[in-house]
Amino acid sequence: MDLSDKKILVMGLARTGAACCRFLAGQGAAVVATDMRDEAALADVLAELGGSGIRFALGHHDKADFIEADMIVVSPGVPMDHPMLLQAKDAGREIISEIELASRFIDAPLVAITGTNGKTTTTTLCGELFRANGFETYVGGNIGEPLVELLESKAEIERVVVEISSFQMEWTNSFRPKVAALLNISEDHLDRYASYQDYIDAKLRIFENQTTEDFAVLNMDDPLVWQYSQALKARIFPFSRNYELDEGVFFKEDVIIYRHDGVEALFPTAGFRLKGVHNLENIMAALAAALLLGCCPEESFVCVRDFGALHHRMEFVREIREVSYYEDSKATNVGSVVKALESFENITLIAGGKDKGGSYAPLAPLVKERVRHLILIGEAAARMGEELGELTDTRKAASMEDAVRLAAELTDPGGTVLMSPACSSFDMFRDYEERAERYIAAVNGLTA
Ligand code: UMA
Ligand code: ADP
Repeated sequence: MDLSDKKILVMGLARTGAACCRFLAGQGAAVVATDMRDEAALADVLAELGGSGIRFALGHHDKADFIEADMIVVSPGVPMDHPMLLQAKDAGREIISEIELASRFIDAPLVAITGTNGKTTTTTLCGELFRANGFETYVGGNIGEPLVELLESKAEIERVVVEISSFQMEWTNSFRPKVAALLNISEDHLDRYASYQDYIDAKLRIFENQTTEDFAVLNMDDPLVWQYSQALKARIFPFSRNYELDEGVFFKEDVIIYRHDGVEALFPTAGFRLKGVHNLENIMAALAAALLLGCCPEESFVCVRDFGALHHRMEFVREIREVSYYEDSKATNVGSVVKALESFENITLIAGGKDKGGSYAPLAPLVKERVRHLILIGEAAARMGEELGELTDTRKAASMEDAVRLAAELTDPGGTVLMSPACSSFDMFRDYEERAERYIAAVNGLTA
């Protein structure tokens, strides 16, 4: 694909847009970059991109830039129904996502991992597996490193593992992973999509260009995932905690078993550092992708065994007065909180934040059974209170610090205080990491 002298508009100038600008300018394209934020807000990016010949249209989007471009590269944070994009589409402009752009230049076998939950854990582990097996590997995508940054790498990349969000699949047309994994589907991002089905359809686009030479690694135990498997063109490679399989990965009597084309490999899980049934699913998916693309069982076993949980995912913080405090700030939807509640008993749950528009009803049975006290924070507190408040002792707190103080007062010895919000953080915090830090600081501030 020759980009020299092509007029390319980059829409959005955060991490993805800046990386696209660098790559496209390096390819000799005539790049225009546009963002709703103004020069002052984008000072860092402008300093980085200064002198690269890029024209900037900041603080607004200009229709002429969209109509005159040969191609528009859109950042994941820009909604698909943005009026400028709709007009450009009507005018016949080519619109692509950064993932689509990058993948057109990537030759190495690519593993793409999506799902409502577990993407980052699975992507990270899968990358570690390839590295442990001696492959020069790039890990990127929604995890934080735009895929296009791979193209700046000096190393000869042999394997690519990319975490894929639904947003990144919105403008793709030829993206074709050798292995695409779908971990699970539950409601998320309903503040961005008109319907749950639209969100699901965006996720399923990961399989769209695969052929019978590619693999679709699918969670057979997730009814929604399995329902869609019938329509896929790729070779289905299931994983399951419940069913023994002739082809695929499954869990039986504390052993993960991989079977493919008559070959079998066993992975006894006894000493694994990653805990929880959801992580078992993540491990099976990562192993499937790695072994299908040339990793050997021996190296892979050691790598999986020693792989620990990532920060902010059901992390133990501290025990004080016989109460354990856990932090699960990355649980930004109902599906992930279900897994957290399944992992503990006698819980004081701190939840709430920016409402994403989905239903909290799937939490009801677990709240009733396991949550002794529910402490709600943030914008979603009112709606969560309406849907769950009658099921247990429910209170509201004005800040994370108040929530932790209240939790400490209410929780009896032997109980667990769990911050697992089911919401994004942007109403009260910069991001989920800041939310986690504030919780940890408040917990560490409690006196015995
Ligand atoms: N903008 C406009 N016009 C608009 C809307 C937005 O100009 O109408 C601008 C914004 O001002 C902003 C830019 O467009 O400057 C959008 O940037 P972005 O939100 O895409 O941010 P990036 O830094 O490029 O981060 C993106 C992903 N962000 C989102 O999907 C919202 C990051 O995922 C990802 O790590 C990164 O690309 C690299 O691939 C974050 C995320 O929250 C972590 N993802 C969601 C999730 O995990 O739930 C999907
Ligand atoms: P993602 O990148 O999809 O957000 P993470 O690995 O960052 O996934 O985990 C996010 C949240 O989901 C954490 O609270 C974690 O405990 C939980 N989680 C991880 N894997 C799974 C899974 N397979 N199913 C449900 N929840 C999961």
